[in-house]
Amino acid sequence: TATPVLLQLLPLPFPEAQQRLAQRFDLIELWKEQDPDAVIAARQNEIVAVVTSAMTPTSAKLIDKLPNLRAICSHGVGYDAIDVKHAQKKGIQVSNTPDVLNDCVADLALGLLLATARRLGQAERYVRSNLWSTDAKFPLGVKVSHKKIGIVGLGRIGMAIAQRAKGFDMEIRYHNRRQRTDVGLTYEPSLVELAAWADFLVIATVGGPDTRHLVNDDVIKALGRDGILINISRGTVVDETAMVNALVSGELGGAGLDVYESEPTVPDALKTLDNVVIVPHIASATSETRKAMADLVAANAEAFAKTGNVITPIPPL
Ligand code: 8YV
Repeated sequence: TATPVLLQLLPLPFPEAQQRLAQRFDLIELWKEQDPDAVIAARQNEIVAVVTSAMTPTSAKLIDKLPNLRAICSHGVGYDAIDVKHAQKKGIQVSNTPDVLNDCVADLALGLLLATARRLGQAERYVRSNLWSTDAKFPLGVKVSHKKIGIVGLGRIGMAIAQRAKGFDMEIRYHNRRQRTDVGLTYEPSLVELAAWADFLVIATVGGPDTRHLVNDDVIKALGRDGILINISRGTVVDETAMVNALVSGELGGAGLDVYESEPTVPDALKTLDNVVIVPHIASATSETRKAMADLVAANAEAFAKTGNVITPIPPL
């Protein structure tokens, strides 16, 4: 039988994983093409699979150009950049890379919390600019252990964050679309109430239209001048303008951010505030985790080629 044709929108970040794709598929490596649209048009009927990523727009428009597309394999756990509903309506399987990144994303959430509460970014700048030997005093931070943490979105990553928070003897409550019956954690049906209760609010929801600006001005004000907001989810979940205004005015105590509404653009105000820690969407960016993610993309594509089914399909939306 003919070698199946796979349209690859971006390279997998590890040569071994990329090699696995090349062994199984006739690859169209789109980033190498001078005229990507022409290449897709010329081979549109041959393409049965696409490799994409959590941050690579994969629209209904592209999906509809490929009449024989049967599987989309994405690098990353978030799928808000992929029109999954449209694909699933057409019987196209969409796989992501869940679980293999839970630890690193949860680790970064706690890392951002510690860095923001204890002003680690500001401390670095203070020492590097030789202020320590001057009269400029370094300000006090806030304690993290034994504090109250609200987790917004208690999925697999949210649970990993809760596990870490227990290690810091924190009081934990969560807000979800629905209360979970399989966890012994306190559910707060109101996000504003959760924010009012919490010292720290950690966003771990999915991205996309259903959660856009879920953390709005009311939630931000409820978290308040002593509160710290951590976002390792998607920038769209937070009303970024409201957050920046509250940080500047002091109505929000601090923020530790890995994601932003219009990446890689970051509001300039965030770059000058000392009560903010900002990093460039690196929550899963460790060599171990990115290798595991790349391998899982390759495994999904291989399984599809062999059996017709991916391994980690996104459940029907
Ligand atoms: C990266 C992520 O953006 O998994 C996700 O949803 O946002 C991150 O892991 C992803 O790895 C992009 O390839």
